Amino acid sequence: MAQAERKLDEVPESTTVVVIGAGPAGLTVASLLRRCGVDSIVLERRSRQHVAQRQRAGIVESRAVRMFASWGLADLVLGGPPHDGILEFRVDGKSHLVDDSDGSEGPGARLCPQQVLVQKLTATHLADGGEVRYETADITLHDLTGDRPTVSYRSADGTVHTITCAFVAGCDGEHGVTRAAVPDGHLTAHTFDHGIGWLTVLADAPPPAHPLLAVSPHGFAAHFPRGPHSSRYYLQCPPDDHPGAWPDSRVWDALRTRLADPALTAGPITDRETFRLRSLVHDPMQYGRLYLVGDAAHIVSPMGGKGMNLALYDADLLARAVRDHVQHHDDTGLRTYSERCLRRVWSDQEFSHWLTRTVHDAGDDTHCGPFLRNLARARLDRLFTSQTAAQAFAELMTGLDPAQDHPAATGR
Ligand code: RFL
Repeated sequence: MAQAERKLDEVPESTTVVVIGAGPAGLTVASLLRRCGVDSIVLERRSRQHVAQRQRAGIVESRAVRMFASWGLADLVLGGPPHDGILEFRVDGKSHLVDDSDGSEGPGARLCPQQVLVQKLTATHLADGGEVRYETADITLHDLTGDRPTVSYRSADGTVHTITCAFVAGCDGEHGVTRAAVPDGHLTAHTFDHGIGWLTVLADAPPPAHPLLAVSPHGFAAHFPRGPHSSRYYLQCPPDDHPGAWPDSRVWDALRTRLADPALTAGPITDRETFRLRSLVHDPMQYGRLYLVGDAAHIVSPMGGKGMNLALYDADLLARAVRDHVQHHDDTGLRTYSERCLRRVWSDQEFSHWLTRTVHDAGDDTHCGPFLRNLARARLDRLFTSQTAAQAFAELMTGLDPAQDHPAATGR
């Protein structure tokens, strides 16, 4: 009985940053802080095994590769081969190769699946002496606008813990608790729904030679590498479609038709889900001493591969801002965190929106009508024929932003 009572006691602790969520955003914040000697505790709702197996993104863009390199972490946390910088658009079966590297010096993008990044970030952080607590429940945030916020949670054995900290990093994704802890009226949510659905399928099937986007009157489809023997596929579908409507045979038939590749090799499908293409931005990305990072602050439709990369961008800015506060008593980074993140967020939202509209409108004219279809086809034609248009596209794909990534602009 005495033992049980002790277990329910509150266990008070303190740290500099409580990081909530051990996805790409949370693990990156914690790893970067660890690198510069700032302590943190990461609280994650799920088990380590569950988090390490969640498969989503597949490319770490050039900017993020260079970010990890600047912290001495690139070789430790990035797996997978370099991306060769070529993206294939297949329009009505005709192939157009577009160079999506921006020609600047330094390492380029990596074909590093999200789960590999998460596994390596976790291992590196723990080896560096960092702390991640899994299977935490009932996280509650207190005094976010005071000098010393507290975070309480219950561990798997029923003990209630209370951690006092200087900052809370809300890295708990779209449906987490941190953004929900902000009182009404402090954040504005900007939302957009494309009215388009995607079926996404993971399969043990050969990856394409280059990431491939296919446009045709049959509807949009895409094929991306996810490892030496695995692929992720996307198929445009009605916005409220259900994965059960897509048995294996229908998936492979649709892919062969839309990719204009009757010989496409099938393989066992390991995951299949449907979702709507939509976007969401919360502004500002801060409330008191709570800083929102990654999907907790913004969702970008997967077209263009920006969601995870934005999370890494936010994480880098927050880690630098906290470091400057702790070590140099400089609050500039904390003060400008939201504004600087949102500038990048809106730039990537715009790119993702442009690419989403272009590849969907150009194909299925029952979706948007012939006028918008011809506009989208003209945009693709410009991309394939104008060096200037291709250069702008490559700059957006790599994620490098001359105004923000120049050392003088970042103060690195
Ligand atoms: P995550 O990855 O959702 O991690 C949040 C973590 O927080 C935990 N959590 C909690 N922990 C404690 N207490 C609570 N109450 C909690 N609630 C949640 C969760 O268990 C989880 O571990 O957010 P993060 O770190 O911000 O990372 C964002 C990325 O995961 C996301 O943007 C990308 O996956 C988006 N995305 C893609 N991004 C790309 O850059 N390129 C891509 O090719 C790409 N493909 C995709 C995608 C997302 C997809 N989905 C989700 C529709 C493909 C798909 C299918």
